[in-house]
Formats: sequence, structure tokens, C-alpha cells
Amino acid sequence: MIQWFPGHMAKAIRQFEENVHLVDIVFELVDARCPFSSINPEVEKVSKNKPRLMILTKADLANPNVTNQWISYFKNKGYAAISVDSKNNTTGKYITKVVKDLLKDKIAASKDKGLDNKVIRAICVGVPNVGKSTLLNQIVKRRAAQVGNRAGVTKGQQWLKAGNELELLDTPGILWPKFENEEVANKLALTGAIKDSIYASDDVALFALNFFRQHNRDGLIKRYRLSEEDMELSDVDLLLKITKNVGMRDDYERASMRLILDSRKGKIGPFTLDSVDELDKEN
Ligand SMILES: Nc1nc2c(ncn2[C@@H]2O[C@H](COP(=O)(O)OP(=O)(O)OP(=O)(O)O)[C@@H](O)[C@H]2O)c(=O)[nH]1
Ligand SMILES: [Mg+2]
Repeated sequence: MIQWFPGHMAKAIRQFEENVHLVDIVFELVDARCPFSSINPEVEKVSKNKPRLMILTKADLANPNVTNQWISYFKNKGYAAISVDSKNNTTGKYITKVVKDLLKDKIAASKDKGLDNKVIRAICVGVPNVGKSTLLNQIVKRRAAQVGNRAGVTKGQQWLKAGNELELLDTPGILWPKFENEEVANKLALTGAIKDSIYASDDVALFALNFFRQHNRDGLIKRYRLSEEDMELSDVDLLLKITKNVGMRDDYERASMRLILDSRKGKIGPFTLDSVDELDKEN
């Protein structure tokens, strides 16, 4: 079982609470591969009545049809919601435009008061590794914030400036307290929101295999040179087969990590772990 909520996560929520009144808008980042599982319910509570923009990141790694379904889902709930690929250099400009549009009344009101250049302030929050710093770097058009492909890169809050019109507050990733749902934990681990050292890679790999054989069957077969017969094996036996096929003999833990990293790099194909239909069925 994954150990949740180290002390610095509590501190991050507290810091968010302390700073939210300084900003005009909250960027709430969720991972497009698991938009529902990566929502932090604390953010809504703490943001109170600040405008919020839900941003589904890493859309390039997610199933585009399901991403569209999630965007519709969030819009129906009254959120402003968009999806982005922060590797794309046009993303910064796009976000700036969306934000100005969302805040147009506020900007017009400050113009009426004779303030020609209202500085828009935003705070960016989300689970670790969701792409907060990468997105903000795109908006400010330089590598102002450190980024890295592991959970927990940003350690403290940092203001970034984009010209004289935007000020952006980057924050450390937040995982929320009392999260006991094993499936959610597996999804967050597979997509990289949880430090790799604190979960069992074979558990997460088995979860991934079970998902991919249903949803990315061809990608799985191709990546690991599997046969139709192999696809009849149990998840555990399939993992052992993959371990052999990638030349790792019986080191299935190392093979598990390979499978996890391959899926994060998109080598098995785009995928989305959370389904809108399933959520609708539950409610
Ligand atoms: N493919 C893809 N990769 C992305 C995208 N956005 C971010 N990344 C990658 O995801 C990894 C994490 O990005 P960061 O910006 O450091 O994430 P963060 O949310 O700031 O993470 P913490 O500071 O650890 O909470 C990096 O390797 C980025 O290159 C995206 O839209 N698409
Ligand atoms: Mg960061």
C-alpha cells in the first residue's frame, strides 16, 4: 500500500491557502491521463470563490477522445476547462489568451479606473509531476522554474513574471490527505505523481497490464513482441513473459519499472485511465 501525505504536503496546502487571496485566478492542473483521480478536492475548498481554470496537462499522452469527454464533463459542471500539451511552444500564448478572456470583466473594470496595465496574478496548483513548472515556463517563455521527470521537483513557492502583464506563482505538487483508494493510488503512481521509491512497481505494473490489455491491446503486443496466445495469460504470467521478452530473465521488478516508464513515455500508445462513463455509472 502506498504511504500518503508526507508533512510537506500539509505545508503546501497551508501555503496555498495563505496565497490564494493574492491572485486573480487559480490554475488547477490535472493529468489528462487521469483527470478525475488527480483532482485535489482541497483546492476547491481553499480557492473559495476565486475564478478557476481547469487545465488537463499532457494531453499528447492521453486518448484524445476521452480528453474531449472530460472537457465536456468539467464544462457541464461549470468549470472553465482546457487541455494542453506543454511541449508545444504555442501553449503559453494560448493560456494567456484564455485567461484574459476569462478575466475580461475584471480587466475592463480596472481600465475604467484608469489602470491601463492590470497585472494578472495566477497561482498554479496540482499533484506532483503534473507539469506545473513546465506550463509556467511556457507562459513566461524561458526556463524560470526547474522542471524534471519525477515527482517533487519544485520544493517551494516561486513567483515568475511574464512581461508586465502576468505574475505566476509556481507551487510544489500536492497529494491530499486520507486518500485510501487503491485504484486512484495505482493511477497516480503509473502517471508519475507519486515518488517511484514509495510504491511496489510490480503492483502498479500489474494494474497497468490489466488496463492496457483491455484498452491498448495492439500497443502492448507490438511493444513487447507478444503473441495472441500470450494475451490469454493471466496478468502475472504476462508480466513474466514481458520480463523475458525485454531480456531481463526473471527480474520482474525491473521489468515492471520498464513497463511503467514505457507507458509514461507514450511507447504503448496514448491512454486515459479515468473513464467518464464509469464515473457516471457510479453516481
Ligand atoms: N508529454 C508531455 N510532458 C509534459 C507535459 N507537461 C510537462 N511534461 C513533463 O512532465 C515532467 C514534469 O514536469 P514539471 O513541470 O516538472 O511538473 P511539476 O508539476 O512542476 O512537478 P513538481 O514540481 O514535482 O510538482 C517533465 O518531464 C516535463 O517535461 C506535457 O504537456 N506533455
Ligand atoms: Mg514543479
